[in-house]
Amino acid sequence: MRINEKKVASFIIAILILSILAIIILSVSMAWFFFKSPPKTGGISENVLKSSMKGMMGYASPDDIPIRTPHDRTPLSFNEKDGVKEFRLSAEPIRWEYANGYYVTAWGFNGQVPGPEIRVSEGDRVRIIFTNNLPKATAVHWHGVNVPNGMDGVPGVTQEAVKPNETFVYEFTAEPKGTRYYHAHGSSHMDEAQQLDMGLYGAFIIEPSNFSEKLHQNGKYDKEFTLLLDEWEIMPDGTNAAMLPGMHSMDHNVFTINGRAFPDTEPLNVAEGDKVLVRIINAGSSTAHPMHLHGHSFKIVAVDGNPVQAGAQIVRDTLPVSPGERYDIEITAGNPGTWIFHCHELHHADGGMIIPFMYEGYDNISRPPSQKVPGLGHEMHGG
Ligand SMILES: [Cu+2]
Repeated sequence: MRINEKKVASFIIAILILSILAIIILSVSMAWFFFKSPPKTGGISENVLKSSMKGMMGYASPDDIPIRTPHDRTPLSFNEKDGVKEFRLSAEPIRWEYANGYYVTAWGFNGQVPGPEIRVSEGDRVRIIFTNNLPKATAVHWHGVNVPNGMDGVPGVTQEAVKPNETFVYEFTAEPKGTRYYHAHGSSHMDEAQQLDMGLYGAFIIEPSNFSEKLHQNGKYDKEFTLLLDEWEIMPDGTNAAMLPGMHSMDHNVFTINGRAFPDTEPLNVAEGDKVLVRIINAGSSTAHPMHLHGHSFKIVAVDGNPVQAGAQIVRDTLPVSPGERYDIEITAGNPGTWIFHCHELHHADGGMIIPFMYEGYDNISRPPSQKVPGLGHEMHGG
C-alpha cells in the first residue's frame, strides 16, 4: 500500500496547530494563576476560607460572628455551693477587637480574650462548669495548679475531649498559691497550638489563704496588674491564620498584651510612691518575650507563681518570658513620667507588644493611630 504523502503532511500540520494551541492555553492559564490579584486572605482560596469559617467558627460568614470588645469584659464571680466556689466558663467563637476598630476571628473563654480572671484562695474547693460552644471539641487545662490527674484537661490522656455543646465539670482544690493560668489543651495532641492560638487562655490567681500574706488587702502592694502575652498571625481581612488548615506558621504579625495591641493596650496606671506588683504570663504557644521596662529596675518576687526568697530576688530591667512561664515582678514607682514596658524582640514591639507604665498626671502620651496588621497597610473592616 502506498503512503499518502498529502495525508501525512496534513496530519503533521494538525499536530503542530494543536501543540501551539495547547502551549497558548497552558501559558495563559499559568499567567492567570501567578498574576491574578491575590484574594484578601493573602492567597487562601475562598472555598478553604468558607469551610474554615464554618468548621472553626460555626458561621457561614464572618459578618455573622458576634463582635466582642474590651467593653464587653465581665468579671467572673462564683456561687458558693456546699463550701465549693462554683464558676461558669464557656468557649465561644467571636470576633475580638484587638485594637480600636480592628477585629480578629478568635475563640474566647466567656467571649473574651483573655478569658476572665479566676481568683480564689489557696485551699479553696473550686468547681468550674465548662460548656463548649465551639464547633470543635476542646478541654481546659489548669496550668501550674496541682489538680488530680482526671482534672488536668488533656484530651486523649486524662479525659475525653468536650464535644460541641457538651458540658464538663472540673473540680479540684486550689493549690499551690501563686500566678497560675488556664488554657485550652486541644481536642487531641494534634491541635493544642491551634486552639491556644485562637485565644483560649486566662489568668488563674490563687491568693494565699493567710490574710497577712495577701497582697492588696494588707497594703503590701498599692497596685496589682496581670499581663497575658500572646502572638497572632492575622490576615489582612481579619482572619486568624490559626483557623486555616496547615497554617500554623511562625509568621506572627500582631503581638498583644491582655488581648490588645499598642497603642490600644490598657496602660498600667500608677501613682508616685506606689509599690506595684505585675504578674506576667506568657500565654502564647511558641514565642519568648524579653520584657523590658524603661526608667525602672524591678525585682523578681515569684517564678512560675512560686515565691522567691527575699535574699534570692534578682533585680532586672529586661526579663525573657517563655511560653507557659510566669513571673511576678515588683516595681517601686519612683520615677514619674509615661514609660513604656515592651517586648525587646523589637518586631514584637512593632506588632503591638508595648504597654504604657503611666504615672498619675502624666497621661500625655502621644499615640499613633491604631494599627492592625503592621506592614500590610490593609484596612480591616469592623462591625
Ligand atoms: Cu516578644
